[in-house]
This record gives sequence, structure tokens and C-alpha cells, in this order.
Amino acid sequence: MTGVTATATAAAGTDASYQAVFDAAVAADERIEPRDWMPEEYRSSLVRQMAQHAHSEIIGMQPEANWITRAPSLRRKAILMAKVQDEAGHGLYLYSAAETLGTGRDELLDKLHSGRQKYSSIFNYPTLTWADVGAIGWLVDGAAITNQVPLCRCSYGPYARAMVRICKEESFHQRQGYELLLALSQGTPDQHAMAQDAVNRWWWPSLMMFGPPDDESAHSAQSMTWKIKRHSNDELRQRFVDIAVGQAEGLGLTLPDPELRWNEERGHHDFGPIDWTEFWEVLKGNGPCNEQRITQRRRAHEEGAWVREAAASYATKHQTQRSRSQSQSQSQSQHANGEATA
Ligand code: FAQ
Repeated sequence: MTGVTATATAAAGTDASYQAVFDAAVAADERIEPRDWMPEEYRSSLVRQMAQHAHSEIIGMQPEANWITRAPSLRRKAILMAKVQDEAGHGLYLYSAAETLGTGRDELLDKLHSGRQKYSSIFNYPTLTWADVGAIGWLVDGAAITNQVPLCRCSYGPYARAMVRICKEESFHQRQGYELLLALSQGTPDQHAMAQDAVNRWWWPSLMMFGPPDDESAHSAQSMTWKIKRHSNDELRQRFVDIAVGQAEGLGLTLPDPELRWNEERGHHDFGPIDWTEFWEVLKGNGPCNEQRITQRRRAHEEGAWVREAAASYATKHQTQRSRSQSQSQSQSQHANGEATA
């Protein structure tokens, strides 16, 4: 919050006056910062969304990492490794941002591992061919950017700032996916068919990434009032479809929807019905890869325990050394002052 509202916060005495200061800050498009007063529901809804987002980034490493050892060239392998590392970094920024709300990373990971928190439905689908890496970059990162660019203007400062860097990196990811698919699409007939097959399989799950339709979205209305979300699920889904149609033409590929066509009156593309039964089933844990993803995540966490312990001991050792040398230099300067006075 700015100086004016921060002063008002300090002067405020009751929950109602704190609430009024918070509401005014949100209405004025000011950022809410970690030390500002905020309603408990705002805090818990942010933790819910940010945790789900962070979990998606680290679980999202799995489908693509599956192809690192089988990338068709050194160049493709280097690009894919960098992309998968970026996703780990995004998880790190988001867990750190969630920590500013008073929720530790251990607690969030525990909730992920025990199934009490979600990650994006999209990562429960398998990557069957190399073209899937391209389809993920183009469609999944493309959908993620469409959803996440407005989050750079989210009312909670640490989340909004994390999203600025994430979106820049996602934009690079999206282009590499497009370029990969273009190379396949313009390659041999088999390569073209592989690219088309990947797009056919990833199109509908990508549309589901935006969440349920607006009339079934439990959190949208409140999140938009708080300016956590700036647009509804359906608005963003429509924006993505409108962008993807032209890009598919550029790729020389088709989108697997016979009902997809431009609607002059609406100024948007109409598209066919989404299979929401499939979406809710995936959320319940019944997607093609739910079990594999969470088992692999738990195993990675257990196998990484020694790294976390080593990093913690290293930090403690350096902290102790720093405090020791600080107190030594303090006593030396006291001693020197004493001699000078004498
Ligand atoms: N999957 O009331 P709403 C990426 C849940 S990152 C699973 O509409 P909300 C980068 C929702 O949590 C992809 N669950 O919820 C990458 C809620 O359940 P809850 C992740 C979903 O929060 C690329 C319930 O349904 N991006 O791809 C999904 O207002 C390549 C009711 O829904 C983000 O997380 C879903 N698709 O809107 C990485 C962006 N949709 O919590 C690697 C930030 C809904 O009550 C490789 N998040 N649910 O138990 C958001 O923008 C929002 O949270 C939405 C959902 C839009 C996802």
C-alpha cells in the first residue's frame, strides 16, 4: 500500500476500519504487501491459488523431462533442459511468494503429497511422442501465458512481481514449442502427422486449464472483487481460442473441433462443447497419469531429503561462523577503543 493508506492502517483501530483501508487500497489498484492487514479469506484464497500454481510448475516438469534423454538433437536437448529448469525456478518463486503469507513450503508440499492441494489438470496427460513437447510449449505454455499475464496486475504484491518474470520465461517457452511444431509440420509426412496427432490430444485439455465454466467457478466472483483474478475463466479461454486459431494456420495444422468458426456478431470464435466430465474426473484423481505424477513427486521429495538437510547444515555453519567473526571484530574494536582512551 502507499504512504497514505499505510498511515491510515497504522491509525486504524478496529477490524472494520482495517477492512475499509484494505477495500480502499484494492479499489485504488494499490498493491497489498505482506505486512499489510488483509482479511483472512483473502489470505487463504491467495495461498490456495498460489500453492496450486507452484505445485503445477514443479509437477509440470515431469511430462517434458520424460523427453530430455530422447531429444532428437543436442540443440533440442539443451533447450528442453533449460525449459524444465525454468519451471523449477517458477515453483521456487511461487513457494517463496506464498511464504510471505505465513505458509511454509514444507506445509504446502505436504498438502500436495497427501492430495489435500491440487495442481493443474493438464499435467495428468501423457507425453507419448516428441511432438508432445512442441504441443505443450505452444498450447500449454500459451494457455498459461493467457491466464497469467493478468496475474502480473494481481492485488497481492509478491504474487504479481513473481508473475512478471514467470511470464517472460513462459513466452520464450511458448515460442520454442511453436518453432518445434513448425519444424515437424514442415518435415516429412510422418513428422507432420506426429505434430497433428499431438495437437489433437492436447487441444481440449489445454482449454480445461482455464478452469470450470463461469457459472460453476466457485472462486471467480470473490477473486475478481479482490483483484486477484482480473478476468473470468470463460473470458480467458475465449481469448486463448481466438489467438490459437491464427497460430494453427501459421503452423499448417488444424484444431480438432468441427464447430470452431468465426462469429462475426460476437467478434470471437465459437467452439464446440468441452467435456467437463473428463475435467472433474481428472481433478478427482482419475486422469491417465495422476497416480504416476504424484508417486514420482513423492519419490523425488524423499530422495532429495539429504540435499535439503545438507543445505540447511551449510547455512547454519555459515551463520555461526558469521556471528562468531562479528563478535570477534566487535570485541577487538572495543579493546582498541579502550587502549586509545587509556
Ligand atoms: N486444474 O473456482 P475456480 C503452467 C479447481 S502453470 C486443476 O474457477 P479459481 C506452467 C480450482 O482450484 C498452470 N484444478 O478456481 C507450465 C478450484 O478448486 P479448489 C497452472 C482446477 O482458483 C507450463 C475448483 O477447480 N496455472 O501451466 C483447474 O478461481 C508447461 C473451482 O475452480 C495456474 O495455477 C485446473 N485446470 O480459478 C509448467 C494459474 N481449474 O481450489 C510446466 C493460477 C480449476 O477450491 C510446463 N491459477 N481448478 O479446491 C489460476 O489462475 C486459477 O486458480 C484457475 C482456477 C484459473 C486455475
